[in-house]
Amino acid sequence: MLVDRSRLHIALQRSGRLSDLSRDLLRESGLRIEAGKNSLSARAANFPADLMFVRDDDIPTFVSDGACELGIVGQNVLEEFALGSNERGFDVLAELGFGQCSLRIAAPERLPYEGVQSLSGQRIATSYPRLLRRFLDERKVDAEVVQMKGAVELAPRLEIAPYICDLVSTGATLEANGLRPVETVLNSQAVLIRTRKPLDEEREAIAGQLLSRIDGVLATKE
Ligand code: PRT
Ligand code: ZN
Repeated sequence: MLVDRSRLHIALQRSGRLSDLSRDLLRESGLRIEAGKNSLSARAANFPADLMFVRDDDIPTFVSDGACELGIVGQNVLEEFALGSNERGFDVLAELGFGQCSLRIAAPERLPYEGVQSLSGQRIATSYPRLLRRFLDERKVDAEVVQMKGAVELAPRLEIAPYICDLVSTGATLEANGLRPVETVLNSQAVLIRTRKPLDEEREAIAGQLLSRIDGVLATKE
């Protein structure tokens, strides 16, 4: 059997800003994880759970499909995914208190900005087209959304778009690129999600046990 369905499967970011903190949380919850940086999966030695190390963008899909019962992912990735799917296939179980950032619209320092209407008729580059489109629609702003997979901060310099909509934590990257934040589209942090697909009794019990351990860890951090 390729996948052991008597164990719980938890999707985590393989390598990136959330990977170490996600593993730390599970370790603090008592899971012994012996996996190197290059592993694609790992078995908890002392708990019936397997960890799947994947791209963060795949986590909402895996959990919604039920391939992994649980996952840890940023709300930014999750909400962008949800806006593109007809049915919500996951529930958010807990906000985890790490990976904080904001999805913000930024304007070039040299351009005057007088509120959202300044974006009217303008181009805005982003990796979050659905969240940005919702923000603009809610404010009845007609702007052109230009989708980029990464390096969004370069768009103004390359004259792809004068405005960008990207994740910001310290703001240093914006500043280094002559940009300043002008609107907040979404505040985000890492969350624990579970599939809406029904679990059998055994795995429901394992999930419940893990969840109460995680709640215990989060309570000590409040
Ligand atoms: O390979 P994979 O697809 O898994 O990773 P990734 O490259 O898509 O994501 P990664 O590791 O960069 O980020 C994972 C998650 O961390 C994001 O989805 C957010 O939920 C969260 N997070 C928190 C951030 C930031 N802070 C952040 N600052 N993600 C990205 N950034 C980038 C931002 O895009 C910009 O380029 O950092 C830059 C800005 O940082 P400051 O500090 O200069 O403002
Ligand atoms: Zn990603």
